[in-house]
Amino acid sequence: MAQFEEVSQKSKLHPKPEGLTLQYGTAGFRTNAKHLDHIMFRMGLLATLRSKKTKSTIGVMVTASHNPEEDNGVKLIDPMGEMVTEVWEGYATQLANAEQDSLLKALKDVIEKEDISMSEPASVYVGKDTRPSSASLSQAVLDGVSSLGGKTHDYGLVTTPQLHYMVCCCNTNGCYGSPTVEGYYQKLSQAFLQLTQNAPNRTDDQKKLLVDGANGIGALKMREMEPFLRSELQVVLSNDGSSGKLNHLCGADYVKVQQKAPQGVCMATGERCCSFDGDADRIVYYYTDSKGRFHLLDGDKIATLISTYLKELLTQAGLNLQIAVVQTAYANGSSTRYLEDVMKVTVCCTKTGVKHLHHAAQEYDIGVYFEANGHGTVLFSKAAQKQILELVKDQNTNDERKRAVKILENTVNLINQTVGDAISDMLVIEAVLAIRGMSVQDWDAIYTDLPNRQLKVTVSDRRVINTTDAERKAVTPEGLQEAIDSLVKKYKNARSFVRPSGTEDVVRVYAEADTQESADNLAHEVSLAVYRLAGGVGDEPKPLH
Ligand code: 16G
Ligand code: MG
Repeated sequence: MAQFEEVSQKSKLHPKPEGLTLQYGTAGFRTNAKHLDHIMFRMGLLATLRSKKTKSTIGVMVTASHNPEEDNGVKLIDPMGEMVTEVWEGYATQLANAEQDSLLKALKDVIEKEDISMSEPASVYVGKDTRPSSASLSQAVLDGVSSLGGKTHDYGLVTTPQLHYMVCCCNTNGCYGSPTVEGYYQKLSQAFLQLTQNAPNRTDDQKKLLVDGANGIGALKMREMEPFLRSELQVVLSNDGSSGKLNHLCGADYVKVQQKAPQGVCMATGERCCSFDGDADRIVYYYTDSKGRFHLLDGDKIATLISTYLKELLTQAGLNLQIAVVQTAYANGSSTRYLEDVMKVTVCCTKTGVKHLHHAAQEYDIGVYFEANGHGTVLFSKAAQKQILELVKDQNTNDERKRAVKILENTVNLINQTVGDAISDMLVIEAVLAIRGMSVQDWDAIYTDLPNRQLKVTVSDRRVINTTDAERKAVTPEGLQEAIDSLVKKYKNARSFVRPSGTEDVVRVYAEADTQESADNLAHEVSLAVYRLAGGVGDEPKPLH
């Protein structure tokens, strides 16, 4: 067929280095940019097939998120703005690893398995982050799509969540919003400005927020959005990409992992700051207190703030909707206890990786999901949105209910429900703090994090570790869980688990306890148990103190 002839010709311009194999990991392919040209071309092909199969527009985002600048990667976006399904992740891996002469066969395998009608039209939206390699790599995606006869829309530089938003807008025929960057700014800023009307007496100090853009796409887009916010948020932007290197000593991942402020941000005592990651789908907040101590407000604190606020609004509006918070095993034990015991909200725990949280959150009327690392959003079921809209229109409600439901409606519009979105999450947090008259310190004081420690152990094959109960228990190797259980018993308020990483060739160890010293000791002892029972390589883990 002529269609495949073109694929065959064009693919020669994007040759696969022989023997190179890559895996569609937790969040797409990600590695040094020089190994990715053929992957991008092939993901263009796959997105075209996915589009034909779903009869919808599909998104392809070229980014490696918080990885160093020399890396790159690609994420595929399904019709409603979700991440692509696991079956198609499998196809992505097969297509990526087919040697040059068997590419057509791999392609035809997918077509056959999925029974795809090749006469269907196809449409693919493409976006990229600010990495130097992103321009040519996104061109490779576009080549892939056009070689299979698909239509493309190249959005150029956008954040990952902006591209998710565009895909969802397109496939809902504009119901979710207008599929343009301008449409995104308008939808979010209108909702934000309406929300801040509920907090009319804010001072300029309260409106001020320091934003670390990680020298990435989030900084660029924040600049573009600023005029839409009409000074209701006064952003002081650092690491805006004008001089520094992407994600280098800055950004949400650096701040979360290092538990310290990024470089390049000039923060005064008590000032509210936040950091985006390299593709602006993660956010964390922080400040330093009068003793110079650094305070991090991570995804758990964000989930607590937002769910508390939503629960209060539901009560005021008299709406009977079930709200749940979805976390992973990494959620600080204090946050889980606070949510369950004080807030009395349902808490559910899933495996690490946004798609698992997203999926679980879809089960509730309102599902608030956040990973501790700052990736998360809120999902409102169709039925919940309908109830909110009906109540907004109801003439017979009293003023308190009317006000609450109007706030709920604007909050729904401010949230990017397709995926975690640093810009949208930031605006939600700013609105909540404004409406509730809270400072970042008040927010921080809702609960106190248990001291914790994360470590990595290198083993010869991390697949020997299998887990259950949302990764909180190890089923293999034999004896490991028993060892962890008896170590945990030695400490107060302690908890520990191990899991094989989905993005690095290591086993991750997490421990928390009543003091930092105990958390450090427990993490070390558990690392030793992993090293001894799961085939550790290299030197034995050393104590932290
Ligand atoms: C990816 C995931 C993130 C997860 C992390 C875990 C997405 C968009 N990103 O970055 O959610 O926390 O992997 O990494 O799904 P690990 O398996 O190496 O601990
Ligand atoms: Mg990211």
